[in-house]
Amino acid sequence: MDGMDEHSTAVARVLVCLEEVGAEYEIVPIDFTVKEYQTPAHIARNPFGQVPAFQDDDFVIFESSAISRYILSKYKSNLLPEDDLRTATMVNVWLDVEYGQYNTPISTIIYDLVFKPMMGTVPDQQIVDANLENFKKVLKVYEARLSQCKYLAGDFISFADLSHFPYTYYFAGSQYGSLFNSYPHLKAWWEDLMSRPSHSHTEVHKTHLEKCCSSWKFSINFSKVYRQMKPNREVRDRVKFRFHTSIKFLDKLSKV
Ligand SMILES: N[C@@H](CCC(=O)N[C@@H](CS)C(=O)NCC(=O)O)C(=O)O
Repeated sequence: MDGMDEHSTAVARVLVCLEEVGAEYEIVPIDFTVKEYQTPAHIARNPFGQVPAFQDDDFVIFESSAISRYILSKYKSNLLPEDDLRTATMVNVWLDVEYGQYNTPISTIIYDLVFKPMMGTVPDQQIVDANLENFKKVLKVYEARLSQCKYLAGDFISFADLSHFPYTYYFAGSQYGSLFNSYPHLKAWWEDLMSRPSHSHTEVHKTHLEKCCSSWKFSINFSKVYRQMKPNREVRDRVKFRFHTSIKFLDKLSKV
């Protein structure tokens, strides 16, 4: 995974939430090229040696979904409604659906289609095909749900929708993206999500990275990354830069 963190779906999930609430944040670089994620300092932040890790004053956490919910709760964002138990539970239902049903096939497809070539290995078409079949079964359920209400948890947008952004972004930009045409409500939902400013800001991370770190040389744009995917060696050579994945709140937010 060296050099892969700039494409991190887990980091993107958190960044979407930071952008949604308008938080000020500092992006701290974790240098994958020297395996900084395996150093004791980073293991102390994330015991699995993964990104992202997140710090709010002396509170340090990991796991992108938990980090995202922490941010949304702290800002009392409507994206994570907490006042009404049933509404809150519907958000949890669809977050669990994403984690347990949606992510398994889509993450396997994206791993094969996107990440394997970056690591110099060849995608396994059989794996992709098998997971596409599973993914279609999941999409059928989503289509039915989204024909009943505009968003997954109901007629209001929530973190349950936004959490789908990172993998879906990759998928929609892949050669299989046209699959969404067969699911009109799902397609409309995705286009609606994509039109949110947090996504264009986050596409992915560009604005803040450029602002926060003058050494940042790469604009992260998932579709661009995808289009630029070329024969393995060339891609491997390109993937050699640092990324900013340990996210730390600035003082202002700590006082919220
Ligand atoms: N469940 C974790 C997954 C984190 C994760 O898989 N991070 C990847 C990048 S997307 C990573 O750090 N990989 C490096 C490794 O596992 O060595 C989360 O959502 O935060």
